[in-house]
Amino acid sequence: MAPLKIGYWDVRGFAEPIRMLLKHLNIEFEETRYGFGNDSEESLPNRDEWLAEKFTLGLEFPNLPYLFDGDFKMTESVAILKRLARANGMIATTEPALSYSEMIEAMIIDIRNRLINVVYAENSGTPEEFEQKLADLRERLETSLGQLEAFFQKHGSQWVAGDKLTYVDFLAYEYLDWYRVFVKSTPIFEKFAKVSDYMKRFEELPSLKEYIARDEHRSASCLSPFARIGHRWAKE
Ligand SMILES: N[C@@H](CCC(=O)N[C@@H](CS)C(=O)NCC(=O)O)C(=O)O
Repeated sequence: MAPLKIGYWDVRGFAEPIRMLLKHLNIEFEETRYGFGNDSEESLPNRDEWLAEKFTLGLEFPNLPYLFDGDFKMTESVAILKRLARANGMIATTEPALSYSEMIEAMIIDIRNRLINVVYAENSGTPEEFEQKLADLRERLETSLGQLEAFFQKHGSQWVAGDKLTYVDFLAYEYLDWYRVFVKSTPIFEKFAKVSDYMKRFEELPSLKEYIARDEHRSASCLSPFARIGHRWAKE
């Protein structure tokens, strides 16, 4: 059978939970990583490489990331992750684990989108105004991490669905890590022992330990150059 194929920008972004899940499962996959034009400080990034293909791939809702699974093609990062999770036993199957994990999935996507909305805003203000927006994000992150800490405390669980690792942990790890990587939130994480242990536990998974430590993941840009921070072409 042909290997799965993932298409996305050449950054971590919304594809990284999918890449990590496939690596964890030791499933072979091919990737098309679209570039942003000339890789230099002076030149503006562009989407040409992707736009040349976007409407030719047979995708019903053309977007990135996409998955080709044989003749089957789809987009939507969380839906892709869930398809792969269902096929490989990486989803909670009993209550209340399923409901808890879906609740945390939605909460994590909200946390991610809060960040995305600030760093991709058309007009994110002066450097001082932007710093204030980041400070607000950190404050809201602290509230969310406090709630996650209490959740782990109450349920005494290793993963968000209990003792079973599920696709939601791949979302949670990646999007919380963005805050640590480029929103200078590490001191906030340090306040929450259980959340910090959770992040560490994920990084220590034998299936992923080597990948997460590798430059391919650790030093890769989290976001595209169109974001104000999170990419090596960041304007500040
Ligand atoms: N809800 C979609 C959002 C996808 C999306 O916004 N993709 C961005 C990168 S993260 C993109 O550049 N898409 C290509 C395009 O809009 O042509 C998902 O989760 O997959």
